[in-house]
Amino acid sequence: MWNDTICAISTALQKGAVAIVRMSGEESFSVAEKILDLPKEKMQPNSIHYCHVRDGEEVLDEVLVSFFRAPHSYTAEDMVEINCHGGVYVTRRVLSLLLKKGCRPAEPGEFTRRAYLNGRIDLSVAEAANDMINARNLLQAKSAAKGLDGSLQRLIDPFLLQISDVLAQIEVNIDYPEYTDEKVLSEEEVAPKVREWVQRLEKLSKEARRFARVKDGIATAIVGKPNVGKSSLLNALLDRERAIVTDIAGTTRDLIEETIDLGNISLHLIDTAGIRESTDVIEKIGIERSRQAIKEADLILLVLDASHPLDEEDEELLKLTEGKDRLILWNKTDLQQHEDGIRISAKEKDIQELLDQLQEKYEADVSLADSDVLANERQLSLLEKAKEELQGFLNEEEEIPIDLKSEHIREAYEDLCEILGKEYRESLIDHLFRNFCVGK
Ligand SMILES: Nc1nc2c(ncn2[C@@H]2O[C@H](COP(=O)(O)OP(=O)(O)OP(=O)(O)O)[C@@H](O)[C@H]2O)c(=O)[nH]1
Ligand SMILES: [Mg+2]
Repeated sequence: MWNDTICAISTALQKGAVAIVRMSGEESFSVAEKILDLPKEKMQPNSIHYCHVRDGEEVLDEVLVSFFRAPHSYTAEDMVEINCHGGVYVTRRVLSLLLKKGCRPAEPGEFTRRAYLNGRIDLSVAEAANDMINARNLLQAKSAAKGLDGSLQRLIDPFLLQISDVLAQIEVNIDYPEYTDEKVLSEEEVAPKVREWVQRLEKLSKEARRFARVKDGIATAIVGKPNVGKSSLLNALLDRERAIVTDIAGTTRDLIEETIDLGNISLHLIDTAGIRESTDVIEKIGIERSRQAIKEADLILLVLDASHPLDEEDEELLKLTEGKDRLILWNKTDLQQHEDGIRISAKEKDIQELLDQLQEKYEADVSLADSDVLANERQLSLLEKAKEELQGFLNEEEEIPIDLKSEHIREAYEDLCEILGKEYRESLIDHLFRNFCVGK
């Protein structure tokens, strides 16, 4: 149960101007009475008061306290928020006073969990709150802000409504065949709708994948034969000397990974060992890893040396990366001009053409942040499951009766509900009762 009263320091435990200590639960107000020099009648919901926290005779801090009455609070329970001075020592003392007066320390995420359990927010909003806390860049924060404002619901609800319409009608047909005024749904009517849902889900899932990539980091492998300047490029992108650079071919042997934010996009960079025929045991392992990195990457930065004619090894690599999403970079243009393509000089940290290309390439994906889009892997995998179920419906043999096939639609509906954390049966039954006054 969650009817005990919890408390926690809600701000980071470090020196700052203000720190917030929160309580939530039935005892919040009575605990506040015990520790504040504020008359009880002033503790009105939606009010803020200046007063002091006292432990017996001792004044711990002068504070601003906000009062919230259930259900109009973050957790939908009675809540009291104490704004202390931001010192670590004072804040801790206020917290331990609350514990002494009967509160229990909150577990991580427990305030938001209560908001969810009390039905104030759905699961996706709870997830968004967590995403907001962990946001590392603008896109992640934007997407979390969308989630907090219920964007997921806007995406999923239209599907739920349309699917449950169809399901409800199929179920009525089965359960109440004597109600002849309810028309029986035929395969010809249902299949086009399902096909349309599949297409729309497919579009959503593609957009979500593209957005997730720019938001969480594009796996970017820097690839090329030895000595073309891969590690120099990594260093130029990071603007620090992360990887060892020498003029000895085969300098980098292991994968070197770093994440950077470039404007609105985030890259997981992997500097790889130069690929060539080698007999060196260590280098061979490194080259094997490079090949694997090429397979797994979202984007390949293929580095070629503009100061030398292309050789067989370059040609090999051009072939190896042909099917992949790649940018071909002509490096060392400080030594030798190059006519076209993306021209850089990693050594001189002249990589503007590459940066421009990257921004341009992912511009459309970045702008997805301004529309509603799924935010995380959990949501996305449920969406894809739903899509497969609907596809399963379409793939069934024609002779199979629709009420059996519709099991697929029911599964899809359940998956979509789960994205929002809603109870599937409940909402379906809701809908059924709303639309059909069967047996009145
Ligand atoms: N002039 C010039 N030299 C460069 C440039 N980029 C890299 N180099 C030089 O090329 C040599 C090899 O550079 P690295 O960055 O180590 O090359 P790499 O591709 O990582 O090589 P491996 O790790 O051996 O595969 C070094 O001497 C660099 O200083 C460039 O843009 N211009
Ligand atoms: Mg290197």
